[in-house]
Amino acid sequence: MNPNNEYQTRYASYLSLIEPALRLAVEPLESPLKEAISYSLLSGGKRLRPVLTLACCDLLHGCMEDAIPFACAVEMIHAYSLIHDDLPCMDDDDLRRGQPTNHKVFGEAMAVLAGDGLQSLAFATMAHQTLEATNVWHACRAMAAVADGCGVQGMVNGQVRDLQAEGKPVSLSSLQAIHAQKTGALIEAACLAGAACAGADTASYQTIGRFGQAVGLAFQIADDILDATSDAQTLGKTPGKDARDHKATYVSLLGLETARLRAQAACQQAEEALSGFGESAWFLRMTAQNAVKRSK
Ligand code: GRG
Repeated sequence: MNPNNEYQTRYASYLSLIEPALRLAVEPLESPLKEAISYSLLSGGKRLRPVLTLACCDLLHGCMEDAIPFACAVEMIHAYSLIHDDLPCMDDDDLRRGQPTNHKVFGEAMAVLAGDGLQSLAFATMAHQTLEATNVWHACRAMAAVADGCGVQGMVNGQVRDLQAEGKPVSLSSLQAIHAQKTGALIEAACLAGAACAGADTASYQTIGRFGQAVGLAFQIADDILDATSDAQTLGKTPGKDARDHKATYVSLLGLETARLRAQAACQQAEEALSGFGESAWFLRMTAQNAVKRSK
């Protein structure tokens, strides 16, 4: 099979575990919020983060069943972050995944609550899995990784620093630190959760963490490039917003060509982190490459 087809087949096999599990998690909700939650959680998206969770667990010979709830939790947190990020008080966007943003359809109050609900649903999903886990320590370690990644020392802080930096001069090292928290921390956590579920030893756990950080950076630089170069139809969201909001990005600080080189360098770093795993890490290596090559 050609490597691209093999990649697509493996990606689809992970999606076939994630999509039904997400639907099942939302199905029993008895709340007027169910529609707003479903709208953002079940509306497509690449599912990069949960795929990383399953693929990292797979690489370390873990059991997929153990990792699925954590993969779902990471995607729930991602969905909540997008809903909140799109609000008028944050990034103020009308378009996400080619559809009106959550607050445009359900109103701002419901969008805030849908995000809140998704975050608590993520932690409930992980906690219930932990109660039933064959290895409770592995599950707690996965939950801790996700909590650290999405919280006040991770994604939320990245968002705070990103908002505070708007319109101000930002150095490249500050920008990298903001990116590492805002986007990188949840991507890293997705990888670590998969490794934790597989019972990774300390060395493998740290290796997977380094891989996740580098993929997160590559992914965010690619996002900066797409924002500057793509169109709304391809992206499914409004392009050109970074310039509109006077936000420092890799493109505004370094120019397009250097930003592309930096994205490739981060991708290479991600691939090198996995060198000890040899051929068995091919899927994760290609995922790092695709984080840079993507068109949306
Ligand atoms: C509101 C607490 C809070 C955090 C928001 C994630 C985030 C922090 C903001 C999103 C802003 C943004 C567009 C960041 C760029 C990277 C990113 C997260 C892009 C969207 O992720 P994809 O491309 O989306 O994986 P899909 O639609 O594929 O799920």
